[in-house]
Amino acid sequence: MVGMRTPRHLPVLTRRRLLGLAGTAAGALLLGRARAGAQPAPAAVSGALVLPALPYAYEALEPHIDAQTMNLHHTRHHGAQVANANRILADLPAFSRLSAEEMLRRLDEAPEAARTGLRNNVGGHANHALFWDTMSPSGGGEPPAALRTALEAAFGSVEQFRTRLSAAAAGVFGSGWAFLVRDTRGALGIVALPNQDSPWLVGSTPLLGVDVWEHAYYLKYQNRRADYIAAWWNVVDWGAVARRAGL
Ligand code: MN3
Repeated sequence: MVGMRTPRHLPVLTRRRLLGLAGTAAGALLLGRARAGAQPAPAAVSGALVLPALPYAYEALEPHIDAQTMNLHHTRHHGAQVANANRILADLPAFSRLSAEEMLRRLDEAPEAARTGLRNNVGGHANHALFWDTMSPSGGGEPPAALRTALEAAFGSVEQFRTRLSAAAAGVFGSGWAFLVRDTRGALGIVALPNQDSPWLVGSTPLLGVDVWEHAYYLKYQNRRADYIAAWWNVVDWGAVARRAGL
């Protein structure tokens, strides 16, 4: 399996897209058949959104993120968001045909009564899909040259970027995320968002995100969120971030 790469900048999965990919090599990877150690998609496809299989085993990010946390986080937390979103989307056939990103960007086109549920659950789906996709057992280290140059231009240095994203994540009050984004003007920036709010809600493209809900770290790190954030940098897949940034 050395040299095999999971496709990294595919849009967040919808059933329509997954079915479209099913006969392709990318589809085989997404369905978890072609990579040793990949976690199978836990549930049958039964709605507009699909819980993606992880491209690595639950224990693969040890010791930085423990296997039990990864398993519960993927199957229970992300899985519940996919199921909740699909229950809402079952009554919205036209909206269901959008990609998850488009659902978030065009949330004001959904019925008012559905928006909070979609914001939380489609947002959670998009955030977690990004999270899984930008971590790797072979992550950490330094970004590739083009991304390094872009981060230096935006933040002064890669180290300053790391410091600022870590501070944004540490400073989230309660549950939320900190993201590296490309904003609507094309500039790189850092945003901290509460709950499962997604940068897509305001048209920004998330490139990297760290989940600082307690479920992401409490089993291993208890209240030591800063230790979890420091450990998370060791599994950041810079190549995936660079591809999402188009660099
Ligand atoms: Mn989470």
